[in-house]
Amino acid sequence: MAIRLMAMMFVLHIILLLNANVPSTYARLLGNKTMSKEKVIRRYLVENGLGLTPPMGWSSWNHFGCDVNESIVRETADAMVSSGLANLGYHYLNLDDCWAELNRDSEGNMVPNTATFPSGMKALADYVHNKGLKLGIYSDAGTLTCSKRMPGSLGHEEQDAKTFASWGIDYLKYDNCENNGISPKERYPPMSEALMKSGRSIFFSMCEWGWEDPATWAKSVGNSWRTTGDIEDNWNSMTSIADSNNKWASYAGPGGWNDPDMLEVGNGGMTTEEYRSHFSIWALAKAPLLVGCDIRAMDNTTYELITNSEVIAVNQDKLGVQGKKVKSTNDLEVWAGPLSENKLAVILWNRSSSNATVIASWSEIGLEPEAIVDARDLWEHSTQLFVSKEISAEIDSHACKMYVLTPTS
Ligand SMILES: *[C@@H]1O[C@H](CO)[C@@H](O)[C@H](O)[C@H]1NC(C)=O
Ligand SMILES: *[C@@H]1O[C@H](CO)[C@@H](O)[C@H](O)[C@H]1NC(C)=O
Ligand SMILES: *[C@@H]1O[C@H](CO)[C@@H](O)[C@H](O)[C@H]1NC(C)=O
Ligand SMILES: *[C@@H]1O[C@H](CO)[C@@H](O)[C@H](O)[C@H]1NC(C)=O
Ligand SMILES: CC(=O)N[C@H]1CO[C@H](CO)[C@@H](O)[C@@H]1O
Repeated sequence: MAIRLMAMMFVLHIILLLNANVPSTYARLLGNKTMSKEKVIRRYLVENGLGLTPPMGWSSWNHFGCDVNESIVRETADAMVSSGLANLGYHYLNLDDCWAELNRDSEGNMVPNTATFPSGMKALADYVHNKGLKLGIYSDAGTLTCSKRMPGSLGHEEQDAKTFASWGIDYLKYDNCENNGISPKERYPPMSEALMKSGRSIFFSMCEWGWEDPATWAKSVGNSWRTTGDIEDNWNSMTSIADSNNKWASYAGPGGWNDPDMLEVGNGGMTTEEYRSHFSIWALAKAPLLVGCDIRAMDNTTYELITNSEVIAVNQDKLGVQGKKVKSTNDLEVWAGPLSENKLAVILWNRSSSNATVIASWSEIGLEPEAIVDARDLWEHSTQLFVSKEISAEIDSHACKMYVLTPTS
């Protein structure tokens, strides 16, 4: 009886803590006069708890572009739950460009497009929240968004952040078009602060396309920052973005993540093995896992790729260290990174045009030469016991193998 009561009180305590978290964290940190504003925001971005691991969910852009509407979002929310994606951690449903009217209302507020979002954003957020999911929205650190069909938030940061909070928005992607030539370093912090003051925990996803090396400064502005231009649904775009993003690996960690853009898996422009590589590298690189296909109609192959819970576990590992490319010879690559509990994630990737044997020796991936490991193949779901010195595999062109290595002693 006493134990049950204590357990209940404990749960209650956690619930209270979670609810009280937002404004009080910010106020408490602001009250500490020994910290610079920059440091306060940096601490807040960790303590708000939103970016302890990379965000997971879905975004409308890669598949729907501007042709998105509230029925699509509701049906996608239903599919997220019925397909089991929600249970695997895909929680954000993110609107991208084109959700608003071109003109603000007489009080200067952004207005949902009356034709495509006739019920409004509050109703949509309620629907999504009732499914146990979260709703993301989109704006731009400029005068208009990239489609030029809706206003940007430059100069309206506080008002728009309050509007988003009042609707129950959980995530903001903030784009970089129509920016009047002003540096991102001046345009992004005002929205960061506006979100913190909004009274609601809102994940801040910065999208300045890697212009001013955001990895070096954005950790005190947002919970994630794009490191590159937009991804396209083809092998060349995906691999070149993976490489550009890789340069900034050492800057990522709990609270702030490099973002090489949303997933294209399931959109049809790459082969199954190319999509498997795409998903594996994004997971290892601790990238946001934002599915970009129409999940209401995804095929079985897509489903198999994006629901691999062992690969997702690498992405969501609590250590939060971005894996990186550790070897590259003639398009045969090894990517690796540490995980919690002394484990190691490794990808052998054949980027060449014919099949090949790819080898990772222990010294190349940071293991002691005498280490003995169990090697879990995350795509075959099989384990090789007592592997020594190196791991290797024959791999088809553009395919990869992904392992978690666990030292046996
Ligand atoms: C204020 O911040 C400093 C630096 O992070 C920390 O050492 C100190 O304990 C904080 N003070 C209070 C009262 O939280
Ligand atoms: C949303 O788009 C779909 C497909 O284009 C269409 O069938 C549906 O009626 C639209 N719903 C709204 C609210 O615009
Ligand atoms: C996809 O998977 C479902 C359920 O496992 C199965 O019934 C269906 O036949 C599969 N479709 C194809 C095209 O393989
Ligand atoms: C690699 O290519 C050779 C020759 O074409 C073939 O015999 C072998 O089965 C291929 N291996 C794989 C893993 O595809
Ligand atoms: C470009 C490249 O490295 N291609 C290699 C792919 O794998 C085959 C088989 O091992 C090699 O012969 C190619 O040189």
